[in-house]
Formats: sequence, structure tokens, C-alpha cells
Amino acid sequence: MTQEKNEHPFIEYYKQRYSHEEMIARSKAYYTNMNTRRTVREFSSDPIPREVIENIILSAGTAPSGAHMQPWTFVAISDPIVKHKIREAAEREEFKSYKERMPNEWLEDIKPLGTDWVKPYLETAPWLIVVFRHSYRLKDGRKLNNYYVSESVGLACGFLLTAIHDAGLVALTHTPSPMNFLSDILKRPENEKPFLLIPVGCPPNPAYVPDIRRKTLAETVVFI
Ligand code: IYR
Repeated sequence: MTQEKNEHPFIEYYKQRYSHEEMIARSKAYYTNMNTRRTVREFSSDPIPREVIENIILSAGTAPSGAHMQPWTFVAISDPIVKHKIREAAEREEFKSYKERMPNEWLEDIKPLGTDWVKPYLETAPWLIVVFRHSYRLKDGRKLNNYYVSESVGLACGFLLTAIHDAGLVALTHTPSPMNFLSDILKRPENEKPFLLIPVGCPPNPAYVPDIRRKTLAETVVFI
């Protein structure tokens, strides 16, 4: 790439190095903390400051993305009227999904999670974050490509979830299907498609979660 075309000239980057012992201790501590993350479906309505939501979204935006296009928008909703509209529309779709659209195998697979079409958390959670993926870019009315959009936005959502956990909050990665009602309610442009709907807040204490187990290392990894 010629220098004049390069919008990102290279700059120095320094990364702190740790000893092997420090690496082991840090990676273990990180895992121990991450292993306390749980998806919850119950939220207390306690308010959470907007600044917290801004910070977790800034963390999400540190994710890598194809050609650094950052093909995402995070819509953060605390307005009760908008939350109510989202709940109504999501429940309408979920009702149809549970009653007609989801095949029996799928219903059996999610039975242990105890979910149904009723989604009160869409109103009780103090914040809903709706993540939109930019399937393409618009520049002077022209459609331009984005790259690896699902991978990029998926990574940003992963970063978002870890930031939520680190802030002492909980989240639910919710995917009402189909989700196009979110584009209408939130008035997003045509190039943005809904990706995940994430209620964020404090859980009640205790919250109830299914007694799941995570795969062991041996079940997860192949070293060669
Ligand atoms: N989207 C529905 C159904 C559902 C699907 C999966 I895959 C889950 O892990 C949980 C639920 C719902 O949110 O209820």
C-alpha cells in the first residue's frame, strides 16, 4: 500500500511483558473470574448509570473487525416506552416461534433452560442494548463492502459481555426471531441489521439459573 493511500500509518505499540509465572497467575485469575459469569433471565429494575453503559460499549468497540470497518451500532435503551414496544413486538414473534416455528428438536434442546415466549425482562432490565451489524457501508449514496461482519460483531458482543460481567452486571444474549421489528422501532438505516438484543442490569439476589456444567479442557481443546 502506498503511503498516501494508507489511512492508518504505523505507529509504535508496546505491550507489557510478564514472566511465565505471572502469565499463569493472571490467566488463571481471569478464568476464575470469567467462570463466575452466568446468563440470567431475571433482572432487578435498579437503575444503572448511563456512564457504565457508555464504558462497556467503549470496551465492546475495542474488538478487532474485518479491515477495521467496525461494522456495528449499539443502541442503548432506558426509555420505558421504547422498552414496552420492544417487549410487545418480541413476545408477538416469540409466541409464533414457540407455538409454530421452532421444530420439536429445538424445543426439546432448550427445555432445560425453562424459557417460553413471555419476556418480562425486556421491561424490567434498566437497559436494553440492541446490537446492529452493518451488512454494508454507505458512502455518498454508494454501497461499499464490509468484511467478516458476523465474526466482527460477534467479537464485539463477546467483549461487551465480558465488560458487563466485569462491571458487576449481568446480561442475557437474547435473539427473538425474526428481529426486524427492532429496525422499525429503533429507526435504523437500511444497511444495519439487528444482531443481538441484550438486556443488562443487576440480578435479584438470588437469581435462579440452570445448573449447567461447562465443557472440560479435554472436551474443548486439541493440542497438537
Ligand atoms: N429465542 C427464544 C428461544 C431460545 C433459543 C435458544 I438456541 C436458547 O438458548 C434460548 C431460547 C427465546 O429467547 O426464548
